Amino acid sequence: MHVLTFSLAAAVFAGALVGLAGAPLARAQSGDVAYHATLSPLNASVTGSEASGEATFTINGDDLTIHIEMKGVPPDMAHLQHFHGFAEGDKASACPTAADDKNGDGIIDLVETEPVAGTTMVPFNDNPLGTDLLALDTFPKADANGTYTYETTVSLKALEKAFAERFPGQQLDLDRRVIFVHSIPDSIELPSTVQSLGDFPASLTLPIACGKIEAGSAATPQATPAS
Ligand SMILES: [Cu+2]
Repeated sequence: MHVLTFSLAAAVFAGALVGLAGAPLARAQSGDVAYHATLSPLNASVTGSEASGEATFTINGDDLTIHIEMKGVPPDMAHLQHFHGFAEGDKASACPTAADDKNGDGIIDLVETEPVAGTTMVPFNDNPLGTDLLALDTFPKADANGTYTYETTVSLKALEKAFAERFPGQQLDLDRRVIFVHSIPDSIELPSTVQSLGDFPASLTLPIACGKIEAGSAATPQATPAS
């Protein structure tokens, strides 16, 4: 909870600065929220609920703290979550839309996300430096209300090193990546048209939320309360 308290305080502080100065912070300083993403639902017709949430990336020296809060996800189960991006070139990823449902089955599956979002890159699980991209038991588990909070802190240098080894010529470049949250109960029947990775079940990899990572902290509310 210590880190959470700190990052919340940093966000409030950054928000206060923006409010006072009337201008965005020129440059991320130590402890600021360096990047954020707002996650919106995907495939809600399958899950029956709208998965949404917020992610923040806070940098404090060499510490990168990743904080993700989700609601409306299938309850009582773990959820894969990663950032995805293009392993070659400098193309920016985007979250898929209905137009990316190329086979027209009404479901945007993982394979259909690849042309717009790229490939699975870094897991937000108990070891973001590792290569366990699909080991569900290493990922956060939603409670009975379909909510979860994930937070971990890694060495930014170590993450950059691990990333460069797996994606030669690429840098983290978080602001051209997207975050996906995946996984639905295997009790939900999916049409056979829904594709997955290799032999992994489509229920495991089905995207349920996506958010584009953007530089800076989340937008602070513009409206002032009515007096
Ligand atoms: Cu993913």
